[in-house]
Amino acid sequence: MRTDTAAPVRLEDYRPTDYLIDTVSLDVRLHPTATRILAELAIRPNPAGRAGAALELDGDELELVSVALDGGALAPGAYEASPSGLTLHAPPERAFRLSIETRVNPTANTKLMGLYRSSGVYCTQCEAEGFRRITYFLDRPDVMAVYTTRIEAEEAEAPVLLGNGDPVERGALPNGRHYAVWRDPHPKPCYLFALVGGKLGRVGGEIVTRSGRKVELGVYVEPGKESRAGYALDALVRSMRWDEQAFGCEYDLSVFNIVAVSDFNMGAMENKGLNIFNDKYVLASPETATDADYAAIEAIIAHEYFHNWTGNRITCRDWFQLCLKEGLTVFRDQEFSSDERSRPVKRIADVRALRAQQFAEDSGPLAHPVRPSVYREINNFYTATVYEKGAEVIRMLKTLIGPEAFKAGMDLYFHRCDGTAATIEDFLACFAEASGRDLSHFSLWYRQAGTPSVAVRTAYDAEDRTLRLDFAQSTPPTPGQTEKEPVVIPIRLGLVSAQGRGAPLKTADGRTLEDGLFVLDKTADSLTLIEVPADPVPSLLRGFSAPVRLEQELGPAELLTLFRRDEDPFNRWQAAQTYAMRLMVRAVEALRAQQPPEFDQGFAVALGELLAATDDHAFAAQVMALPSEADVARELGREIDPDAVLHARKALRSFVGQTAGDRLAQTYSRLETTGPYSPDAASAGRRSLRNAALDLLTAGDPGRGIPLAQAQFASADNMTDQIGALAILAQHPGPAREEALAAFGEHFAADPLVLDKWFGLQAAIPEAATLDRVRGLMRHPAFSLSNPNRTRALVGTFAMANLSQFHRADGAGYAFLADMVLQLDGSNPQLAARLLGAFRTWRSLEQGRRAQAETQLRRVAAKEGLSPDVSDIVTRSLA
Ligand code: 0A1
Ligand code: ZN
Repeated sequence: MRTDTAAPVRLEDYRPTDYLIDTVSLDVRLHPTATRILAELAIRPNPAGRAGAALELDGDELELVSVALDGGALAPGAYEASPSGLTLHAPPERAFRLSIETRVNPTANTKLMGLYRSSGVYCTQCEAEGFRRITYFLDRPDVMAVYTTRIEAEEAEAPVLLGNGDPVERGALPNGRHYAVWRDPHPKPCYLFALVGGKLGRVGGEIVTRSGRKVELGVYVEPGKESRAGYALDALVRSMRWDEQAFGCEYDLSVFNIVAVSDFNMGAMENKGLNIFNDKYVLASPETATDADYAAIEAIIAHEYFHNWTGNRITCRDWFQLCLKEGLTVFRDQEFSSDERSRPVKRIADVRALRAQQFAEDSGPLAHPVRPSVYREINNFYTATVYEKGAEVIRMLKTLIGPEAFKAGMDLYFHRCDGTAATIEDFLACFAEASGRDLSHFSLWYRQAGTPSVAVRTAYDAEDRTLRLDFAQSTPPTPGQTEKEPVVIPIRLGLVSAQGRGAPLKTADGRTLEDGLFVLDKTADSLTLIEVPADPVPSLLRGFSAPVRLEQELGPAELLTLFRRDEDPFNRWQAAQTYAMRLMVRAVEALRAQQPPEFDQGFAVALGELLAATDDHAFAAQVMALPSEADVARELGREIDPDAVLHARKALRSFVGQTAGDRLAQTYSRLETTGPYSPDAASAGRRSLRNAALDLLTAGDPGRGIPLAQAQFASADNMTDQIGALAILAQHPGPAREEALAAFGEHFAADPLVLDKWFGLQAAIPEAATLDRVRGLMRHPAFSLSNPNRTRALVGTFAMANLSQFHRADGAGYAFLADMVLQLDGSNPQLAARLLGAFRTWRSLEQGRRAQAETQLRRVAAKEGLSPDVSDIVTRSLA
């Protein structure tokens, strides 16, 4: 196997830089193919570094035009320059000024890192290591400087010129050129640098912060799309208010700008005062965006804004500390969305996503700790583990020390670490101090990979009226970590009786369990509760109080008791999911033994009851959404046959749809809405339940559901209902589907973000013809592999969200993805590496597919000149 994998970077090798850069002054002359960057760096020896060391600046595909020291030319032998670095062999042992001129080609920059053009708009992406593609620099987050940026461009080409910080000056120049100067007074690492130049429309607003600072807000979008930017602006205002109230964080510049671009590798980027967004997470109108899109926009606008304190004011010492800003900021945006919408429903949605992404990652070859200790390519560590599990760790911390101590710890962190590049140790020290607790054991969550399992046995003694709960935890081995230690697991619990009253939780030593919290921090431990009335069902891990797998033996009657009566909405939902999962797992076993699957009525009847009784529509919709095929596959864990999983799930959905058909139909007609569309949570919940009801109804009786879906598709006045109907039609082969797909494709031919939904729906069809359909759609005029959103919608959905077709038994799905990865690797390695992640579960498949997957992984690995991104993923996947 051939790899070009870079040498690993290790946390234990961290040492401070030998030089510091205090100020950066940039003069950027924008040009489509030859942009010139003049950088003036004020550099001095770092007292914490090695005296007299060479100065080694990072570069990546750079062309050096000139370099000068304190205004004077450098002797040829005094430095060495290449596209990937600039070294001064013996820089002065005092402060000095280094002037560097580089030239870059933004149009040819298909990696979308550094300075590039997206639909003619100049923009930048510097996290993690993109600044070195603009100028030579100490490109690491612990080098913090004050930046002044002058941007110059042809006015007709780029009338809007934006930079970090506050605007200082702007003016016209001869020959139709103009310039703008921006200054950011807050020292920052270079990954937060940004500039934008182009023709852009703007919607603006203003906010006065709680200390009276006036802030001008701008959302910049493609001209003509201004009417779709209002919701993003509204979400920004709400985020700014919320951060003041919930975390005491106030904005610190006079301007806050957001720019939407159509070519972006990730969701968005928190550049200081100038967030740059994937336009998918800015643009929304009722006719083009779904309720889920609105919710995602709100969450990501908030996330990037919240980074201003958790990420920007306090940044990371090194990239191993990525979760310091990401886990914490995800936690903050989740709290925001919970406050703005329904907390239980948000929790359910987050846990669904955590299990789908992070649990999957944790159980395969790409598993790594929340804070990794080694990496070869940092771009590959923007993962569900760092982000979502990172947020879970913060949530557990809050659960363990309580909300008051948590608040005190956050306040201390903001106060003590402001303006620094910090570590997880710095962060935890604030909470240890604020709570008076020793958090050293807890900190294992940051170092140990893998999803712990908690097995529970319960024994009720009717005579003594005691309930004994025996807990045991274990974590399976992960790459590089074979031995695991027990972690600190906060288990929130309660008891539910068939009558529904929650019993008090008294322990054998006479205490009452505070907040129903039991902390499991050993391999095994037990808890005895006294004065327990007969027949309790333990409701464990309420609110999903820890990111673990719970193994609790509950029978169908007990699950239904929890589903009907638990006061904890998360566990009500969980009980239904567990029940459905069990039915599907049994159905898979039956199918693999050539038997027809059989289901009992109890589950479907209980769902019907919920439909009749509930007024929490969003919650009920979450219940109706049965575990996905991928969920079932994960539950099975090994020797997975995706076709059996598909058919088992279909069979259960059809059974439920038939059994609860009348209830579903009633729900569907009862929830019909009138009046104009509003994206608020209550209205969205209503739509989600109505669509979920139609989906199950159609699964049970297509003859009844399809005409309803067709009618809804034709008459919908909003994208949620239109795409909801189309998604249902897409699951049922026949002319109704093809007609609706054709109509949709035609109607939105000029709207690529909407077409992405259409690409995605078709890529997710669980039929053998889908691979050919996907290949055909790649020739659609709106499709382009150079646009990450298009590629993710079509190729990404096929690989990540179509279990049975990506994992086709003949291996054609794998071969297709390998082709795509190899093709993309030359232009956009980050995107290629992400797609390749679809193979992460390959070892858990039945052996025929496993062999096919391995063949394709080896084919990728054998390719000459792979990028470090793809090389790293393929190497780890095969290890
Ligand atoms: N810090 C961003 C995520 C991000 C990371 C890397 C990027 O490079 C392509 C872009 C964005 C966030 O957490 O939102
Ligand atoms: Zn982030």
